Amino acid sequence: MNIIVAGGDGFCGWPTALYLSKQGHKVSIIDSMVRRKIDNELHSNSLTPIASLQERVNRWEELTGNKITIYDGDLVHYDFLKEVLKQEQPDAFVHFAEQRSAPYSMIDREHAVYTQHNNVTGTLNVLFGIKEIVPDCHLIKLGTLGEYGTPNIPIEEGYLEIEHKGRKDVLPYPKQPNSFYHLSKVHDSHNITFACKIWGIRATDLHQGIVYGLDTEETKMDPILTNRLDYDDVFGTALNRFIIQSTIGHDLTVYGKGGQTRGFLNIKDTVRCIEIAAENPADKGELRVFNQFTEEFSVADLAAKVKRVAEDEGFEPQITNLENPRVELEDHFYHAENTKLKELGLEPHLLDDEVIREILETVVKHKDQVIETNILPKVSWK
Ligand code: NAD
Ligand code: USQ
Repeated sequence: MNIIVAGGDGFCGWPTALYLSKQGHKVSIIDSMVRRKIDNELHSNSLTPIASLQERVNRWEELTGNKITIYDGDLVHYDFLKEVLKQEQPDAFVHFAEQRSAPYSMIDREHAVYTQHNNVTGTLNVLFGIKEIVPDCHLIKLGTLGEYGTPNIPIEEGYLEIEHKGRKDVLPYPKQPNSFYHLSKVHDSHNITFACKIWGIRATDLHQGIVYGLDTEETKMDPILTNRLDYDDVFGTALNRFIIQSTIGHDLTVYGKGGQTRGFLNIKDTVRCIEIAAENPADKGELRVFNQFTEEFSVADLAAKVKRVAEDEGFEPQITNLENPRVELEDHFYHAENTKLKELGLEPHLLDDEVIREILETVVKHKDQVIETNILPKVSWK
């Protein structure tokens, strides 16, 4: 297949581009490099040193003979996007290219507006571009599990059968997101639903949980192919943050009571899920929703797991319950369905002590890169 990976310089996009290329697909990357600019804005960095995208793809071609084309540009610029679609005529468009940090979207008005403009306009442009230029192209869009929030009933995969006043219908599952970022994903989902209905676009909306780890088989092939790894308070996510904190003698930063439960998956499963979606395209006019995660954990459970493994490795981490900078439930029911990707062939990499140890051994090599002032949370929801 001819596949475009938008956001292919990022944490999920880069390993996905390599994995799809290795499977023999023709891959091109669209990226505006805005994530690297945000590092500068926040005076932050990836824990792992990352080569430029050009160096990365050159190295990949040297190692494998596979070429990956780079389009350096912004999805918000429609003329740029149209030219790429005309040039590539993709079978699938994998869309990772959004501002993905909840805290970043909550810094102030400007950051909330930037996030929603970047994400919603970018996705609208992709929808119009597919309609006008490549109407058969399958849109594989990264949404988030957080679109659903934390309802007191099980979360279904996108849709809910409802009986109301004696009548039945299958309706989009209610959305109760917890940040302006998560809201941008809900707005995207609505726009995609509408575009599928009126124009017959085929789309898969992957409601992905929190991704942990950094390596895949491909990124490990050479230091130039190393993936980025965020640990700071704005872009770092639970688990990866806890593992890194444990190696530098920082307390593990559990926000509030720590009963916040979420769906998680290994980056190795992210890349496979995208392949599964691409190999099994949605029908024309269909918007499929897959919940893309493999296991559920509370943040307190994760901190306890990391503490235990880190102690085995000779570290002495403590767990601190910080005042929660976010507005969210800290003690709640949580269960989400995740059968559809498994039915299509996903074999999950589950989280055990060995997996935590492996990530820990990798991050410890780079712990000198940590800027300690970027660990404690500074962005408040209130
Ligand atoms: P990331 O920030 O590392 O990568 C996103 C990439 O997209 C960056 O390289 C950035 O430069 C690029 N980009 C952003 N806006 C763009 C635009 N308008 N035009 C072109 N390029 C643009 O993020 P990630 O962690 O790789 O996440 C990728 C996607 O997966 C996001 O949509 C995110 O919401 C979703 N997701 C991520 C996680 C996670 O735990 N990382 C979990 C669930 C969903
Ligand atoms: N948390 C802590 N301590 C920390 C960091 C986070 O207790 O040091 C808590 C948060 O309060 C929250 C939970 O851990 O309850 C998850 O926070 P996170 O920062 O790990 O992840 P989140 O903000 O939800 O966002 C991440 C990605 C986002 C993706 C989302 C998937 O950045 O792109 O959409 O995970 S989901 O959570 O399923 O919506």
